[in-house]
Amino acid sequence: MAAADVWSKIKIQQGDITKLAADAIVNAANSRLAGGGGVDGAIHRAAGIEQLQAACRKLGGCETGDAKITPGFNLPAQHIIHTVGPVFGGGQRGEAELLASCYRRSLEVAAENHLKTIAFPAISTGVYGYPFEAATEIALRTTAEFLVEHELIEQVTFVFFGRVDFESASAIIERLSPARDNS
Ligand code: AR6
Repeated sequence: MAAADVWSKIKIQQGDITKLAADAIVNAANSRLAGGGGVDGAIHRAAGIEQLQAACRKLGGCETGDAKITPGFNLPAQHIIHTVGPVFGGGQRGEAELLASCYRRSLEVAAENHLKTIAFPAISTGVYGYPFEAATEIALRTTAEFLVEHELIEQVTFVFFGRVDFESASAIIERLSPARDNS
Protein backbone atom coordinates (compact mmCIF):
# COMPACT_ATOMS: atom_id res chain seq x y z
CA MET A 1 0.00 0.00 0.00
CA ALA A 2 1.28 3.48 -0.79
CA ALA A 3 2.75 5.28 2.22
CA ALA A 4 0.28 8.18 1.91
CA ASP A 5 -2.75 5.84 1.90
CA VAL A 6 -2.07 3.98 5.14
CA TRP A 7 -3.15 6.98 7.23
CA SER A 8 -6.77 6.31 6.32
CA LYS A 9 -6.47 3.10 8.38
CA ILE A 10 -5.16 4.88 11.47
CA LYS A 11 -7.66 6.38 13.91
CA ILE A 12 -7.32 8.10 17.25
CA GLN A 13 -9.94 8.37 19.95
CA GLN A 14 -10.35 9.27 23.58
CA GLY A 15 -11.69 6.74 26.07
CA ASP A 16 -11.29 3.45 27.89
CA ILE A 17 -9.66 0.79 25.71
CA THR A 18 -11.39 -2.02 27.63
CA LYS A 19 -14.69 -0.97 26.01
CA LEU A 20 -13.47 -1.45 22.42
CA ALA A 21 -14.86 -4.30 20.32
CA ALA A 22 -11.71 -4.74 18.22
CA ASP A 23 -10.24 -8.06 17.06
CA ALA A 24 -7.49 -7.30 19.60
CA ILE A 25 -6.63 -4.65 22.14
CA VAL A 26 -3.02 -4.25 23.19
CA ASN A 27 -2.03 -4.29 26.85
CA ALA A 28 0.87 -2.25 28.28
CA ALA A 29 2.10 -5.16 30.40
CA ASN A 30 5.18 -5.94 32.51
CA SER A 31 7.74 -8.62 31.65
CA ARG A 32 6.27 -11.14 34.09
CA LEU A 33 2.80 -10.66 32.53
CA ALA A 34 1.65 -10.63 36.12
CA GLY A 35 -0.94 -7.85 35.91
CA GLY A 36 -0.47 -4.47 37.53
CA GLY A 37 -1.92 -0.96 37.61
CA GLY A 38 -2.86 1.47 34.85
CA VAL A 39 -4.28 0.04 31.66
CA ASP A 40 -2.96 -3.44 32.58
CA GLY A 41 -5.08 -3.44 35.74
CA ALA A 42 -8.14 -2.18 33.87
CA ILE A 43 -7.77 -4.89 31.20
CA HIS A 44 -7.36 -7.63 33.80
CA ARG A 45 -10.44 -6.50 35.71
CA ALA A 46 -12.58 -6.23 32.59
CA ALA A 47 -11.37 -9.52 31.06
CA GLY A 48 -11.69 -11.46 34.32
CA ILE A 49 -8.64 -11.49 36.56
CA GLU A 50 -8.36 -15.20 37.26
CA GLN A 51 -8.82 -16.46 33.73
CA LEU A 52 -6.49 -13.85 32.25
CA GLN A 53 -3.81 -14.52 34.87
CA ALA A 54 -4.04 -18.25 34.17
CA ALA A 55 -3.62 -17.64 30.41
CA CYS A 56 -0.69 -15.26 31.03
CA ARG A 57 1.09 -17.75 33.31
CA LYS A 58 1.28 -20.23 30.44
CA LEU A 59 3.18 -17.70 28.30
CA GLY A 60 6.27 -17.64 30.54
CA GLY A 61 6.72 -13.87 30.58
CA CYS A 62 7.54 -11.48 27.75
CA GLU A 63 10.73 -9.55 26.95
CA THR A 64 10.70 -5.79 26.65
CA GLY A 65 9.81 -4.95 23.04
CA ASP A 66 8.12 -8.29 22.38
CA ALA A 67 4.39 -9.21 22.29
CA LYS A 68 2.26 -12.27 23.11
CA ILE A 69 -1.43 -13.05 22.64
CA THR A 70 -4.23 -14.39 24.86
CA PRO A 71 -7.99 -14.57 24.44
CA GLY A 72 -9.99 -11.49 25.48
CA PHE A 73 -12.29 -13.50 27.81
CA ASN A 74 -15.02 -11.13 29.10
CA LEU A 75 -13.83 -8.16 27.04
CA PRO A 76 -15.72 -7.00 23.96
CA ALA A 77 -12.35 -7.46 22.17
CA GLN A 78 -11.66 -11.01 20.99
CA HIS A 79 -7.97 -11.06 21.92
CA ILE A 80 -5.43 -9.27 24.07
CA ILE A 81 -1.93 -8.71 22.73
CA HIS A 82 0.40 -8.13 25.67
CA THR A 83 3.47 -6.05 24.96
CA VAL A 84 6.13 -4.78 27.35
CA GLY A 85 7.28 -1.23 26.85
CA PRO A 86 10.65 0.12 28.00
CA VAL A 87 11.01 1.99 31.28
CA PHE A 88 12.18 5.44 30.22
CA GLY A 89 15.63 6.10 31.63
CA GLY A 90 16.62 9.31 29.84
CA GLY A 91 16.56 8.15 26.22
CA GLN A 92 20.09 6.75 25.85
CA ARG A 93 19.24 3.15 26.69
CA GLY A 94 17.61 2.09 23.43
CA GLU A 95 14.16 3.11 24.66
CA ALA A 96 13.01 4.48 21.27
CA GLU A 97 13.94 1.28 19.41
CA LEU A 98 12.34 -0.88 22.12
CA LEU A 99 9.13 1.15 22.01
CA ALA A 100 9.01 0.91 18.19
CA SER A 101 9.53 -2.85 18.58
CA CYS A 102 6.44 -3.04 20.85
CA TYR A 103 4.25 -1.62 18.09
CA ARG A 104 5.90 -3.69 15.35
CA ARG A 105 5.75 -6.96 17.27
CA SER A 106 2.14 -6.36 18.37
CA LEU A 107 1.13 -5.75 14.76
CA GLU A 108 3.09 -8.83 13.63
CA VAL A 109 1.28 -10.97 16.20
CA ALA A 110 -2.04 -9.51 15.00
CA ALA A 111 -1.18 -10.27 11.37
CA GLU A 112 -0.02 -13.83 12.20
CA ASN A 113 -3.41 -14.42 13.82
CA HIS A 114 -5.29 -12.93 10.83
CA LEU A 115 -6.68 -10.09 12.96
CA LYS A 116 -7.94 -7.05 11.09
CA THR A 117 -8.76 -4.45 13.74
CA ILE A 118 -6.42 -3.62 16.61
CA ALA A 119 -6.36 -0.92 19.28
CA PHE A 120 -3.37 0.38 21.23
CA PRO A 121 -3.06 2.38 24.45
CA ALA A 122 -0.14 4.81 24.82
CA ILE A 123 2.46 2.19 25.79
CA SER A 124 5.12 3.22 28.35
CA THR A 125 3.69 6.73 28.83
CA GLY A 126 2.24 6.08 32.30
CA VAL A 127 4.17 4.37 35.08
CA TYR A 128 7.10 3.68 32.72
CA GLY A 129 7.61 7.42 32.19
CA TYR A 130 8.16 7.73 28.43
CA PRO A 131 7.58 11.37 27.34
CA PHE A 132 4.15 11.40 25.70
CA GLU A 133 4.83 13.29 22.48
CA ALA A 134 7.97 11.36 21.58
CA ALA A 135 6.20 8.08 22.35
CA THR A 136 3.16 8.99 20.25
CA GLU A 137 5.29 9.94 17.28
CA ILE A 138 7.03 6.55 17.47
CA ALA A 139 3.66 4.78 17.78
CA LEU A 140 2.20 6.49 14.72
CA ARG A 141 5.28 6.30 12.50
CA THR A 142 5.98 2.64 13.29
CA THR A 143 2.36 1.69 12.62
CA ALA A 144 2.23 3.60 9.32
CA GLU A 145 5.44 1.89 8.16
CA PHE A 146 4.06 -1.52 9.11
CA LEU A 147 0.78 -0.97 7.25
CA VAL A 148 2.64 -0.22 4.01
CA GLU A 149 3.85 -3.85 4.03
CA HIS A 150 0.80 -5.57 5.60
CA GLU A 151 -2.40 -4.81 3.75
CA LEU A 152 -4.66 -7.27 5.60
CA ILE A 153 -4.85 -5.12 8.73
CA GLU A 154 -7.84 -2.86 8.18
CA GLN A 155 -7.83 -0.49 11.11
CA VAL A 156 -5.48 0.52 13.91
CA THR A 157 -7.01 2.68 16.65
CA PHE A 158 -4.97 4.58 19.23
CA VAL A 159 -6.95 5.09 22.39
CA PHE A 160 -6.01 7.94 24.74
CA PHE A 161 -7.40 7.93 28.23
CA GLY A 162 -7.21 11.65 28.94
CA ARG A 163 -8.42 14.61 26.91
CA VAL A 164 -5.05 16.38 27.03
CA ASP A 165 -3.32 13.28 25.63
CA PHE A 166 -5.97 12.93 22.93
CA GLU A 167 -5.59 16.56 21.86
CA SER A 168 -1.83 16.30 21.82
CA ALA A 169 -2.05 13.14 19.69
CA SER A 170 -4.46 14.89 17.28
CA ALA A 171 -1.86 17.58 16.63
CA ILE A 172 0.87 14.96 16.11
CA ILE A 173 -1.16 12.92 13.62
CA GLU A 174 -2.02 16.09 11.68
CA ARG A 175 1.67 16.89 11.43
CA LEU A 176 2.74 13.38 10.37
CA SER A 177 -0.02 12.84 7.82
CA PRO A 178 -0.38 16.08 5.87
CA ALA A 179 -2.48 14.41 3.18
CA ARG A 180 -4.91 12.92 5.71
CA ASP A 181 -8.59 13.22 4.87
CA ASN A 182 -10.27 14.43 8.06
CA SER A 183 -13.83 14.37 6.80
N1 AR6 B 1 -7.76 2.82 28.51
C1 AR6 B 1 -6.84 3.45 27.74
N2 AR6 B 1 -5.69 3.97 28.24
C2 AR6 B 1 -5.49 3.86 29.58
C3 AR6 B 1 -6.42 3.22 30.45
C4 AR6 B 1 -7.60 2.69 29.86
N3 AR6 B 1 -8.52 2.06 30.58
N4 AR6 B 1 -5.91 3.28 31.71
C5 AR6 B 1 -4.74 3.94 31.64
N5 AR6 B 1 -4.48 4.30 30.37
P1 AR6 B 1 0.37 2.59 32.08
P2 AR6 B 1 3.08 1.82 31.13
C6 AR6 B 1 -3.32 5.01 29.80
O1 AR6 B 1 0.96 3.12 33.34
O2 AR6 B 1 3.58 3.21 31.28
C7 AR6 B 1 1.40 -1.47 34.85
O3 AR6 B 1 1.45 -1.61 36.24
C8 AR6 B 1 -2.51 5.91 30.70
O4 AR6 B 1 -3.15 7.18 30.83
O5 AR6 B 1 -0.86 1.76 32.16
O6 AR6 B 1 3.43 1.06 29.88
C9 AR6 B 1 2.01 -2.67 34.13
O7 AR6 B 1 1.79 -3.87 34.83
C10 AR6 B 1 -1.21 6.00 29.95
O8 AR6 B 1 -1.27 7.02 28.95
O9 AR6 B 1 1.47 1.69 31.26
C11 AR6 B 1 3.46 -2.30 34.05
O10 AR6 B 1 4.15 -2.66 35.23
C12 AR6 B 1 -1.11 4.66 29.23
O11 AR6 B 1 -2.39 4.03 29.40
C13 AR6 B 1 3.45 -0.81 33.91
O12 AR6 B 1 2.21 -0.37 34.46
C14 AR6 B 1 -0.02 3.73 29.72
O13 AR6 B 1 0.12 3.84 31.12
C15 AR6 B 1 3.48 -0.38 32.45
O14 AR6 B 1 3.61 1.02 32.39
